[in-house]
Amino acid sequence: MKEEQRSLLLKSAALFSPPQGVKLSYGTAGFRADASILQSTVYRVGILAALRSLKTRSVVGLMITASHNKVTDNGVKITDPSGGMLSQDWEPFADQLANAPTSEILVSLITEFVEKENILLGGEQSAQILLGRDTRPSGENLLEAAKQGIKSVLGATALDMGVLTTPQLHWMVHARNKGMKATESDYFEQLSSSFRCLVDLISNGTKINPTDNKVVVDGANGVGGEKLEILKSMLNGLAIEVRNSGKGGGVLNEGVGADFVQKEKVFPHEFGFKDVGIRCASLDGDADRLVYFSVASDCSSKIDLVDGDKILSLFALFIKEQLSVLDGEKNERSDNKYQARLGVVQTAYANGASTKYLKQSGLEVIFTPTGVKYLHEKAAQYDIGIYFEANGHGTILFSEGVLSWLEAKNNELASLAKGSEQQKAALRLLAVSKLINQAVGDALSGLLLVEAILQHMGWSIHKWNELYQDLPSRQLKVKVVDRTAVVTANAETRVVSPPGIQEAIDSETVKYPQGRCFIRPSGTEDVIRVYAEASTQEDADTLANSVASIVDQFLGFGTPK
Ligand code: G16
Repeated sequence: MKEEQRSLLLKSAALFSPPQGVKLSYGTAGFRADASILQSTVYRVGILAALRSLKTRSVVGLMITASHNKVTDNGVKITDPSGGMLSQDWEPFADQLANAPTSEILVSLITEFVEKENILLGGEQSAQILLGRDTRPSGENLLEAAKQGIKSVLGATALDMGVLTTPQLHWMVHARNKGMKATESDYFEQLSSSFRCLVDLISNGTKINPTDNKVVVDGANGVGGEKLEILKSMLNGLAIEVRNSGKGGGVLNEGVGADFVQKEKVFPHEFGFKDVGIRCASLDGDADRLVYFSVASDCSSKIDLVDGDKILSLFALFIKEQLSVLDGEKNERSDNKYQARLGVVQTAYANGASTKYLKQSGLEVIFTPTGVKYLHEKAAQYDIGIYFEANGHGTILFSEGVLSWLEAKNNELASLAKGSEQQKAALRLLAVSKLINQAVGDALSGLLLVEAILQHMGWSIHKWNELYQDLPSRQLKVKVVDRTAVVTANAETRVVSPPGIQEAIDSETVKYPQGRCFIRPSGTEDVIRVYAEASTQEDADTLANSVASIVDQFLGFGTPK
């Protein structure tokens, strides 16, 4: 490393001392912690982002957010050139950087890494990093720390894109590296025009009753609500009412948002009995998760939850239907042998009833550990890969191959069978590929796709919810001394360490009809998560509580919350 670079790093690193006695880990979705201890981590991730950009010779992103976590937390993560999550083989280096105890050790780690990775610092190559942040009050200061980190790598520049949803930043990085227009207004333009296009292509016979054409959206008092206000003004034929947009004084993610609604299964603030019969949706703090719900008519605060699994099922049915329309066309023309491979990806949190339904519908279902980085990777192995976590985080990926095939099909049919159902099926799939975010799960694009498909099917939220009946489930979190003591295998369905705990969970689970239970360490909070499902709510609750006590016995002082 050149002396100029070395002294630049040493000088800036001295301004950002790491917090004492804290070990940080890149986790499920970047570093997350109380915002007050994150300055040094964000500064160091700024350096990491610059190195990633130099290494890949592409634009990368850096997002300041703690998504669904509480407002006093914050976090930082990197968007890779594809628009996806940081390549997992760089995560150990991210951990090393964040935890380096002194500036000298930090600089020697960087020196070693750039040599190993053949990254030339201070050469001709330049690096560009797009920066985004959510609405957390700590975001502005942390963004400055990220800029300092980027500035301390020679040739690196930061471009501040302002307050964004996480998926908007991912979309921008993806678009820029593909040479497409990539401003925020380009994002809104692409979503709104592909939505209009898709709605124009929906079947004519069964359009939804126009009076039912309204969705009320809980913005979690975060960035999603304000962005949705802009987007909705560019749409027609769909009425969107935004509540909890953050302007009314409510607190981010407190009693509101997709995580709260999905976990507690009650309606968020600002919703109530006035909403019975109305289609409602909830975004999370940085708008990368989406769930739907309807308010129960029994005067309780309960809701009928339409979670990520049901969004996945709706998308999968629609895509499958379009592919079979195209397939019908293929059989008439034996020269076209292309068969698009469709796969759906879930995690252990997927309700057992959803997996059964998807399999019975003839779909190929694969499981990965929790974390979009794992699901996305798996989905990308298909021509069309749909992934969703039950918490509402997911998207649909189209391979380059399937997109070329659809383009070719559309051109062929435009001359042979213009306006046919087959041509419309090709056009619908092409419109979906533009509407749904190809970089990461995106609540705003997901919402528009749900709305278009419901119109296409002529379904109310109740009809959609009746696709299958969820098995009752319960999620708990348990505070333990050291959550890293829990090591899991088989897509997080089995615990391999500490010894004995899995056997204890198994002997509890077998007591309940249709019982299923697993535990895993959270990658975004300092807790062990417990998930249980069974044939009745009472059983699911009892199973979850018993397993939480087992976790407590094995791992420490916790009391389930
Ligand atoms: C993040 C990840 C999700 C994950 C969630 C919870 O969501 O992107 O893939 O499901 O954390 O993870 P854990 O159970 O490990 O805490 P978000 O919306 O917070 O970015």
